[in-house]
Amino acid sequence: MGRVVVVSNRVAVPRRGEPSAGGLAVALKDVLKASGGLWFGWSGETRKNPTLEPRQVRAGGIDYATIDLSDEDHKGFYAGYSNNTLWPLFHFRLGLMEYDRAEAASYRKVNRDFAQALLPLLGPEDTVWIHDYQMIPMAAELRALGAQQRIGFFLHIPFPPFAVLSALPDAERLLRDLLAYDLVGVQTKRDLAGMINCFQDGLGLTPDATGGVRGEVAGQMRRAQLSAHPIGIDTRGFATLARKAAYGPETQRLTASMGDRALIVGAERLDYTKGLPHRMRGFAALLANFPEHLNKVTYLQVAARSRNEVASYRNLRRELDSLAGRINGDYAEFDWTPVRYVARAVARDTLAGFYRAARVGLVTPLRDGMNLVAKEYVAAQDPEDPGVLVLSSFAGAAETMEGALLVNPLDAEAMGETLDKALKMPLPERRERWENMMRGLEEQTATRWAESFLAELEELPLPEQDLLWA
Ligand code: ADQ
Repeated sequence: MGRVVVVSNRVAVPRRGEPSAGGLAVALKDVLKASGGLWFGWSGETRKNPTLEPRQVRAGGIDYATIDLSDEDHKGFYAGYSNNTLWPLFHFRLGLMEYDRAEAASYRKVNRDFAQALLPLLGPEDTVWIHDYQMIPMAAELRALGAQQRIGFFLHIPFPPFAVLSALPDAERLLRDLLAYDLVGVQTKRDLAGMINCFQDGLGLTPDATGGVRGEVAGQMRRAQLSAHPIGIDTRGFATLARKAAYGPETQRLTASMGDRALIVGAERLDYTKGLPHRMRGFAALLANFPEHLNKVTYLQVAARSRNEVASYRNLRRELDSLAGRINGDYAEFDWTPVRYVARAVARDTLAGFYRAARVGLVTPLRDGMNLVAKEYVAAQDPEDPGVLVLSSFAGAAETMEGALLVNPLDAEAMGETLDKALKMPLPERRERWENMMRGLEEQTATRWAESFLAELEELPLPEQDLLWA
């Protein structure tokens, strides 16, 4: 048995004095530790003329290898093609998608550089697991350099159908790149259907009886298994964090400041896919149409700034600043601020305590691969007096979290009605819904996700020689 080698754009190298990482990093570190594994990717640093010689460190039983990007590649590969082309496209936002040939070339070059830098570190028995939309062509680049290892890919964001994906001038090439993987995993059944539709309509490839597609890539005939592996969180760990944080100074200060008002909480990266303006409009509709909640409820939105180098993110910030100001201007009293808007990241345990203190968790993305905040909110609740999750039906999490109240974030009035229902929900119904969701979360943890993906990858037969052209 070889090692597991994880590749992702950013690598969570542990640094002294930094708060512990989130559930995803923890789950990946667990599988890496168990196999004596390696985590490879971008250091997060840019410099002039970086080398392809990875910087290697060992920490907590895991090897880390990172390379730097040039300023030019950071702009083209990361801010440009990854975040300004693929991110909006895969979230169905064609109006926000931009395309630039030089950025597309930079994306490919960085993937080739990553492949070249990683190859010398790989042993013949290693299993490689590549993550997310920044790295789609990496396996094709590794195969072109002769890599024979098992390589899996997991897409954390939604997989749109071909009617959407075909807006990308490189759509067919990107699909063909996926054939270089032995296993391609997505979050949900909906994403799996989107991916299958893309292979059918984009490349004319139909899955075989066991869910794989076969086609030519990098001069070889290959078969990629396609499947859904919904990601989870460290449910027990998060519940414990929230229970302890409830007594911490931040949560105590928050609850003291609330008096006997109910709290609605939202938390995410400040990203246009998360439906933040829609959420504010939904909250405003609650206040406008159900005046019994005036001065009785506060909505706290914690939104960590993200991707400030992309114009659409800066525009979103301006929109939110103005919406929060307007709602407060319209409804506030001298002793009550309806919207508390905090535009920065907060520590993980603080967030856990805030979730637990909130009667409603409001999670309203316009599209989301999974959405871990929805899961964390549920895990954080007090089993004796749990809050209610109001969740967009466009989040991957909606596929399995049946105890949530589902909303369409585009319908502000419906969101207002749903918030009213959540705030008035009697305890027995809250408990029943929460228990139902908690059962699912205890089964589908982050560790289980990583293990089941790797188990499926490792059980696949290695490509037979007669399948190879070259
Ligand atoms: P993200 O788009 O980043 O992830 P999400 O799954 O919700 O979205 O994870 C966000 C994480 O950041 C959560 O762990 C949350 O607690 C934390 N967080 C949010 N707001 C914060 C704040 N203000 N301060 C500090 N921490 C904050 C992508 C996909 C998702 C998919 C995940 C994992 O877009 O759909 O669920 O990957 O696959």
